[in-house]
Amino acid sequence: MGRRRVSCGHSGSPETSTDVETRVLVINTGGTIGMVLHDGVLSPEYNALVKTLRKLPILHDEKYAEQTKLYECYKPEEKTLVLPKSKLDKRVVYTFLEYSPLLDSSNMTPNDWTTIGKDIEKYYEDYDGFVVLHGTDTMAYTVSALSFMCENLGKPVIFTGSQIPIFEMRSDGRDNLLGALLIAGQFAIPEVCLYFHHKLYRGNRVTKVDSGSFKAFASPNLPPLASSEVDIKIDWDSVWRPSTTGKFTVYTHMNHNVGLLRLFPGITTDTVKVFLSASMEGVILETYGSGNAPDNRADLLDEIRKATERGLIMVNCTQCLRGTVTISYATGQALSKAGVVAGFDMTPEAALSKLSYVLAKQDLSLEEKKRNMSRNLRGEMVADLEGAKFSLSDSRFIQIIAKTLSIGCKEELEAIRDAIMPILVCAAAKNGDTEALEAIRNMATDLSKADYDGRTPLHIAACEGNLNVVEYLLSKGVTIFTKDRFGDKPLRNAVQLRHKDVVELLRKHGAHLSRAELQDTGTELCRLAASGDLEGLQIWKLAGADMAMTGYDKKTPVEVAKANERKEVEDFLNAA
Ligand code: ASN
Repeated sequence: MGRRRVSCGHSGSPETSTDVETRVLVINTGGTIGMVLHDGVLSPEYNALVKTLRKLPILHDEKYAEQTKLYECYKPEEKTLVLPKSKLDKRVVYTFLEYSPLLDSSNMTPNDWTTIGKDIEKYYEDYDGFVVLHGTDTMAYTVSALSFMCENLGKPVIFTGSQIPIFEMRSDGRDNLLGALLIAGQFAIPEVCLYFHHKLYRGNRVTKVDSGSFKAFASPNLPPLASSEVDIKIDWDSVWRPSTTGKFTVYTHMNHNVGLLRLFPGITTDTVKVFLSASMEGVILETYGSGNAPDNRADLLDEIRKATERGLIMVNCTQCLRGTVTISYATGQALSKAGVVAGFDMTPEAALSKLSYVLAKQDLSLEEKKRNMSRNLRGEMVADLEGAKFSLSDSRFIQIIAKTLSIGCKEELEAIRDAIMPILVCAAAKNGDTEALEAIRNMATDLSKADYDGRTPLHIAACEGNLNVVEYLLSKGVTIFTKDRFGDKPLRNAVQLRHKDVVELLRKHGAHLSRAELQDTGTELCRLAASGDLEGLQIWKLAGADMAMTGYDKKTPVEVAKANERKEVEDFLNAA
């Protein structure tokens, strides 16, 4: 997105603005942030939030909206607002999608997760990012579930809410909403996240830890992905990069026969037996310390063994807030011998929703499902078997530079790396040198890093038509939706420079042009049709353009081809 003609067609008029716009969809599901007091108790109220936000200058720039005729482009009923210009010179235009009824999150069920997922899927191509307003009580469950349900996610989905309604004098809601919007609209973080009290967390790592503090959430086993201080600082090295990419889809068939069983001293066999009933298909066993359960309770272990032999999947997660499940104690080994699989450092919320997701995958065998539970799918765990991450100071290249410049502290090393690497990575991408890219990746460098103009190695490879580099970068999970300073994504570059194979590959991996970009193509298609440029038309078709789109004079490309006697083009367009 970001291609709205901000003067709404009146080019050259004084209202024209050159600001780069990005678009965010805000899905309001309910929660305290939009609640109003009714008879002394808080409950959500439909439409109240947007009305209030319009009057808050930090969350809506009415002057800009009027000057650029925002309401003509986005009808009022669409509930569209615009933030003041950000420090990065961007305008985040955001549109509300409000659910009815709005819910206190304690009333939410997996069906509500599906509704959110389906809406993200429906509007995926229209927006640069998504913000989900949600009550804090069960937000950790929903955000975890969505992290698994969203397959091949390439854009930010950021959950937030508040502890005090946004309408009140002292509210954390305004800051939380603003931070979430700025991140969703400006940074291509391809993850389902949670933003709260100045921190951005990976969604499947959080848990609610405080009902009375603005710092309601913690991510005990993973530091925040970003923090909002004087500037918004993103820790790009921590951003999750999947090793596979494909078209974005939302998997909604969650298995509901799952549960959490918390061990406690003296738990009876009957309790365990009833819990592990025949209808149960998956259970997260919340154990002590590093994954321990009594190994002197044959009765208990027997019930567990019988259940796992029947095909019930049991996953071992610790009751501790921080730390991981290991097999260093005999008491932990007893569970693994009874068929319980290790959940390492997953939160119970992540483990439960992952189990629900994995169990629903019909095409996986029981063994594969178990293996998936102990495997890192979305950055939700650090599995024991994963190798230690290559440290920055291990890199000989950086060491030599550091030595030459006589520096040694971590921050300085990082600063050098961040200054040099984007240039090296882009040069390697230009030269088609995947070996160099692999070596650079081993220096703990994020291959999605952009140069001064916001151009990533994928932009460069797409421009150069270096198919093998594009393939390599996609296999390393680089983000395909980063926009450079001119608002262009790699797919648009590949279209402009006519690299058909690159366009095809990017499309296969889920890249798309925004609906606004595609709507603008009519005149270009007619121009290509008039000049008989078959290749140009074929590339636009591959990129997703509608071949029947009319030009500025309301003629279709096929009519133009006919009028210009371009028979080959006419045949192609008729068949398209
Ligand atoms: N009960 C509220 C909810 O979860 C709590 C909140 O949002 N702070 O919807």
